[in-house]
Amino acid sequence: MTLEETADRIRSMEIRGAGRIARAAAKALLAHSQSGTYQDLKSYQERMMVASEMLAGVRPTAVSLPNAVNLISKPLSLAKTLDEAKSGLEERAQAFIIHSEQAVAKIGEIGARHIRDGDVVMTHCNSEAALQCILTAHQQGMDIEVYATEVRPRNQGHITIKTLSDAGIKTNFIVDSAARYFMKEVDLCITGADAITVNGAVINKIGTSQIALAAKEARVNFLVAAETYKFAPRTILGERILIEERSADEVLPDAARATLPHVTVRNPTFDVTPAEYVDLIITEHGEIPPGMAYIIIKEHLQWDMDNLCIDYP
Ligand code: RUB
Repeated sequence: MTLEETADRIRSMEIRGAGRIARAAAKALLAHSQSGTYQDLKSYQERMMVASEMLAGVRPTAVSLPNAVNLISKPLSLAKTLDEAKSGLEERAQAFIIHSEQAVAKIGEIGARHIRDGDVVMTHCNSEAALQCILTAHQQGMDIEVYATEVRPRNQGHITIKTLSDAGIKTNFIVDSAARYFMKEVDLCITGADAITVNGAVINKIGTSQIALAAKEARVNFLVAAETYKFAPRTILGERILIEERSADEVLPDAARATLPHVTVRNPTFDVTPAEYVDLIITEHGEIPPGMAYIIIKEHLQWDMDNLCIDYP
């Protein structure tokens, strides 16, 4: 798959979910690097810089995407020779892909420790990190029941219930607006994240904050499963996470809108759940209260203040 094809598939949401987007970008950069012929360091740097910048901006909210791209493309600015830059970038791309897959598995193990036999768990959207916690607990023999939301307008809930059903997990499929209605039957909520700010706010699929609010009201724990590369380093500088607003047609077809001249459809894709609604964030390095997000950015992402990018230890 070419770089442009990957970008198109991310844009059209054929590839979606913050972790999968980041891995797809890593694979695209690796293939792009391997597919070219280069005269010198400069020509390699230029080609890969254009590719990195293009990929990093394809979807604006999932910080996993620029984090992955920055991490992988770091040798472009540091290397002294073409070989150093090319091998450095390709090694980093491969390392990121492996790290990402291992991180999801590790989060599953850690998250499963927070699920008890007989628990009823609510999840929202389709997060491989959140689902991994539920699947791991189920594989460990726990009897779990899930409430999974529909996730209008793109129906990611359909992917979630397929995964849960295939695993043999008893699942209730509910419309998004029924989350509070059913919260009294729920023991634990687990969602994923597209971005986590330095103050522990979680940006995830639209509707997540309503579920967190209902969970708090019902005194149900609200957990977020997120790899360290979902934490947003630049929020240290006060930078805000841009919330993607997608096409109106996803919510109301063009033909219907044409008959409603006074109606404007708003379609934000994500929302912000403040840290005080989040009990715990499960990362591949362990679980942290949201107030410790800074530690993840500083220690595990090794955020480099000068270069405004991240690096792994
Ligand atoms: C996906 C979404 C997911 C996070 C985390 O939104 O909000 O909860 O990306 O997913 P979209 P994961 O479908 O619009 O990309 O844990 O798989 O990274």
